[in-house]
Amino acid sequence: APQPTREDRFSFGLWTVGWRAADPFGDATRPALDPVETVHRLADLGAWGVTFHDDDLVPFGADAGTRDATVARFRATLDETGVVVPMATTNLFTHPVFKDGGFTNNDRAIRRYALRKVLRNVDLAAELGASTYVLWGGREGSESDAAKDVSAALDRYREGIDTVAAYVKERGYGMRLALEPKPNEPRGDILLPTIGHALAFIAELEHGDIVGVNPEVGHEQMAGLNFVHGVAQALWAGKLFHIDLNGQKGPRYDQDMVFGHGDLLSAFFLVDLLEHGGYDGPRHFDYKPARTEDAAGVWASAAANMRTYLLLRERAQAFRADPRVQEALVVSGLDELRAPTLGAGESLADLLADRAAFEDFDVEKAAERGYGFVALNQLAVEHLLGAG
Ligand code: 3MF
Ligand code: MG
Ligand code: MG
Ligand code: MG
Repeated sequence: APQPTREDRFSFGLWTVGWRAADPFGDATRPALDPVETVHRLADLGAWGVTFHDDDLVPFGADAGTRDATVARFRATLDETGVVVPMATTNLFTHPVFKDGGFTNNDRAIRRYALRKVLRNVDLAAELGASTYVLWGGREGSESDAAKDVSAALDRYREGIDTVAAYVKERGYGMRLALEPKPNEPRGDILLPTIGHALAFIAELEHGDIVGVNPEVGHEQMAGLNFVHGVAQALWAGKLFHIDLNGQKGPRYDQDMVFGHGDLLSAFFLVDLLEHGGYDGPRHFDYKPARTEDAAGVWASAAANMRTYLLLRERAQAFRADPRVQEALVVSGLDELRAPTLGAGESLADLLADRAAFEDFDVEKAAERGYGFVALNQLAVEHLLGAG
């Protein structure tokens, strides 16, 4: 079985393996993890990177001395293990002050506080070498439509993101921002609910050149959407800056299961897309070890994410290399779709004058075509099952 290596660029959030498993109905089932231990364990498992919210590393409200000492100890562990920090982010959702959001809170003073909290951690992220800064607006939203002027909130959201982006440019950090869409939970409805909403929002920014997306498998699936299609569109737009891999069983509460433990066939096509579609960023896992797991189960579940990814990568490679698949792709017209619909140098007038395209086109004959998509999909299923 494949073993993860640094070259695979697997990364984990401190909050993932460190989740103490408190849920709305039950207490925590596991003790807190020391970030230093987490980095050692992840390094031993073959992970390449670790990511964090400001408050995952330095507890909210810690004094300056504690903050400096905590960061120094963490940095020493990174140096010792060779684990890198590819991404960092801000917690604008746990403290009660953020109950109506950060950048889009109706309270202006809280919006200013949220901005300062982000900028402070952007400095730390730059210091630790992060190239991506993720912004998940978990509390940017509402439970009722009376509570939020969405248009004004989007103005404030744009102002907030543009301010962070301008700061990054001014300081010369060379960092890019990645917005993480999610439809709901913890808010009843969250602003920028899907990849598509986020891409449309980015187009309205002043500093949109350094802003992209960090889509999460489970978030799009909670909205009933096809994650592979969403990621493909983000790639097409040149905006897939980062990704959160995990598992989810359709539209229900946010499950954050191990990658592949939700929709496995979708996970197969996702890995195929990431490996062959031009994405070269981190393979970041944003999952939660199930509440039932003890310490051993936590590390086994972390390893499972990477193992599943590598197994799917092997299967996707075998699928692409199979001559039967290559033949099926041609039958299905996948190569034909890559050809422009208008010919090279063909003008609109040429198209309008082309009788073969319309007046003489045999619609009934063309409608007879079978596409062989089921056979092609079955080949994918068989490779996924190891029967290729
Ligand atoms: C919530 C999430 C978040 C984000 C994180 C990174 C707590 O569903 O996915 O994890 O990924 O805030 O920005
Ligand atoms: Mg999530
Ligand atoms: Mg999730
Ligand atoms: Mg996430």
